[in-house]
Amino acid sequence: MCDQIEPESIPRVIVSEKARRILENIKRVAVHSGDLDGICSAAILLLLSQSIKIDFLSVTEAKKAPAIYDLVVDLPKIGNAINIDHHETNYEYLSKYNLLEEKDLVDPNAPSATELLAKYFNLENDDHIRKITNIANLADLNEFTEEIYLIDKVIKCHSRDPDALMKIALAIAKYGDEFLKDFWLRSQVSRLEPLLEKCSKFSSYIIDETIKKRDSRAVVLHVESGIPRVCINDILHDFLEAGGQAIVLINTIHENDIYCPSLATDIGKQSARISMRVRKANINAGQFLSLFGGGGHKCAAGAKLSIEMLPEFLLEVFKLLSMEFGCVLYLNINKKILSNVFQSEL
Ligand SMILES: [Mn+2]
Repeated sequence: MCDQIEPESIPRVIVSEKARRILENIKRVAVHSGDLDGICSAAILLLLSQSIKIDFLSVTEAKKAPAIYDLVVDLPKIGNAINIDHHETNYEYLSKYNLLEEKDLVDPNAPSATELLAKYFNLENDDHIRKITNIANLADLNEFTEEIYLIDKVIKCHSRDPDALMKIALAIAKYGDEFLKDFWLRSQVSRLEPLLEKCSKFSSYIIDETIKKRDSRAVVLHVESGIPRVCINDILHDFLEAGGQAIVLINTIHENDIYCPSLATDIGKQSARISMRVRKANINAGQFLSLFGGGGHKCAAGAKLSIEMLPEFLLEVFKLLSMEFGCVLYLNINKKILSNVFQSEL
């Protein structure tokens, strides 16, 4: 179970009369489980009310969730809940089917859902709230500070563990951008540190094989095994930082994760998780992946695909990327390949 919340240990936030009236009708909330924007949204909700029940859901879970929520943040609308979100694909979907209501706040131009949540409850001028909003903005704009990088890793590691996510949200609620003052969070960071060193070696290998040796800026990467799940985002991020223009990662990892065991049962044997990142291109990642049941933003998007769809997905993704970038490389990664490359290094 999560730690008991001690009311005096959480900073007080002044809630306007209008916000209080809305809050009275909010008993149960769903927020995005996998990233800082969702967790920062949860932190603000903890500051607003101690009695709201918060569920952490992935996008896939949200799409199948029962209509039991009063408010849904950084996720697609569920049933008749108030929806606060900034995902372009969700906005387009809601507009297309006339599902956007007066009570919703869905703005694809907002840097984060946390910022929209703060606006919704008239908290924009609160200094403590502003610090929390800023964390979410930096994370969603991919402008990671060292601290944000570390807390993002702890979130990714525990994205299937609601008690841990609640601890992280509480640390942000309490300490704002000084969240590493939280003892538990710090202990998790030091536990993950040796793993993060490994992640950077994997990234370097991929960048060497594509950008450096073959001068290609677009890659489709299929990871089958051998890479800890927490490294996945680093690979995407590091590839673009090294001058890459587009990376599509197909994740069919099934093995247990020794560092982050709660992630082990993440995907079924019959599915592949797709992550796509593009930089300043005429490609809309969110729109492209929405053709495969996924979605997200222009530059960053995701989807969950059944294995049978993979051949067709590959045809479409190679067509899309090669029209924009010319040369597109395919790189397959598994345990065997990695052990040949790194020998005893890891
Ligand atoms: Mn977000």
